[in-house]
Amino acid sequence: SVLTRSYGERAAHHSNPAAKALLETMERKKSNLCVSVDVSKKDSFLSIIDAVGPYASLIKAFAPRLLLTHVDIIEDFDEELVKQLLELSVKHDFLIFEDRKFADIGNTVVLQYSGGVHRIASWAHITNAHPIPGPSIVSGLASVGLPLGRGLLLLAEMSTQGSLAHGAYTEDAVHIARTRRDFVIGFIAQRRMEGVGLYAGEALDESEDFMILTPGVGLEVTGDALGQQYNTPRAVVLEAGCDIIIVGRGIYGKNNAVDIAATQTSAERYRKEGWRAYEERLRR
Ligand code: 6AU
Repeated sequence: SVLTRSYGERAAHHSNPAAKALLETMERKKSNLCVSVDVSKKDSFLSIIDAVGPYASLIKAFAPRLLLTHVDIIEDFDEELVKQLLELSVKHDFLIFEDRKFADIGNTVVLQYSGGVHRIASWAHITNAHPIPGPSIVSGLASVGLPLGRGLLLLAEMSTQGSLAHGAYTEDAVHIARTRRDFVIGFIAQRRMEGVGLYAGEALDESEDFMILTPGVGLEVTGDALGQQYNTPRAVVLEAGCDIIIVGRGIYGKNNAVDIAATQTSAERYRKEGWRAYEERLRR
């Protein structure tokens, strides 16, 4: 089963370049941590990334709520930010995941992904989408991303209280992904989802190795005031069988005043916890 294969072995079987590079980086850096950097100032954004770079294999660039409103949230967004972000990604050996959560018709997402102020496809190795419009959203994004070697994650489940993404919706998300395995490299979900037909019943093809990236991870608190729910890295990786933990506020705290030393300490703590759970899983 995919659960007992190392990230490195799995990298060797992936044909999508973003998935391959991500799994290789995870193995090399001994990190299944994705740090989510939801801050609104370029300086804080870049200094958090520089601080956590040595610990994370994936940096989630600014959150969708920031991107949807465009430049007025990362107040000083510019080409220079993208340039520096890419330099940091080389310096620290991580990939960039733009959590854009596309959710529109194919024609619109093509324009949103390739153009606008942010030109996401030109710099983000990985992005994500809600499957709500059906398979056409994947085809639209693939027409832009595949030629650039990009990968897509589908949101099959969400971490929030009362989420509508469950049952048949989640099953359909998995079905859509299976029809576009060249571009869909995995899911945002809370568990491995074997029970919804991902691997159930049918022989697992080597190339059918979807990564499960899981937000809602925290060691200190169980939720926030707006419906977010947290699980521990151990519960997520070992018990639920997910591959990558996505951690935001648990690492950099709650505001733009960045405490670099504290941020590094917590990044290392989450990296260690996530990796330990993964090693334990491999031995099962
Ligand atoms: O650790 P937090 O709660 O500070 O941040 C969690 C991050 C946020 C959310 O936008 C994102 O994870 N997220 C997602 C993603 C990544 O797609 C899906 C979801 O269901 N829940 C969630 O929190 O940047």
